[in-house]
Amino acid sequence: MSSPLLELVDIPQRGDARGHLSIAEYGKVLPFVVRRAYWIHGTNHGVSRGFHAHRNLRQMFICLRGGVTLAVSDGERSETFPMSAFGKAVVIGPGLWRVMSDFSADCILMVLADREYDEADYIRNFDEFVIAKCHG
Ligand code: T46
Repeated sequence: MSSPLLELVDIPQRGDARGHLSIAEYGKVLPFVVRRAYWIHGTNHGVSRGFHAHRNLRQMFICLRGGVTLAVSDGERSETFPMSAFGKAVVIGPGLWRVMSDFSADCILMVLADREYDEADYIRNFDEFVIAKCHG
């Protein structure tokens, strides 16, 4: 069986009388050292984001509030995962076309990345993505 495109990860949570604390630690939950974090919020109704692939970047998606649907494709197979606050986190590697949609109005989606921002790492044209996949 082929390996899944989306790796689903449980984020351990500690709770006590004061409330909750969630932990993403390298080597236990995080499969890479974080070099950059960003978060997407205030997304307008009906908007979808993404529509690109990365050449090298690995990322972990953590939904901190609300919900959003993450869809990825390797050009042949596709997978979709509805994310919700404090549900499973998702790790994706390079070479996957990604689209985020169905953002709730209150959604805060945090993304942890293993590299600094580099526009040259993006493939923003779908035809170019398909050609890159064909040539390995
Ligand atoms: C991804 C999905 C999940 C920066 O200057 N630095 C950054 O670290 C990032 C992430 C973006 N930007 C700039 C580039 C654009 O001018 O912010 C603007 C919006 O970025 P973009 O249109 O790429 O946003 P999304 O939501 O389509 O994609 C983002 C990430 O860019 C991408 O790596 O995998 O979220």
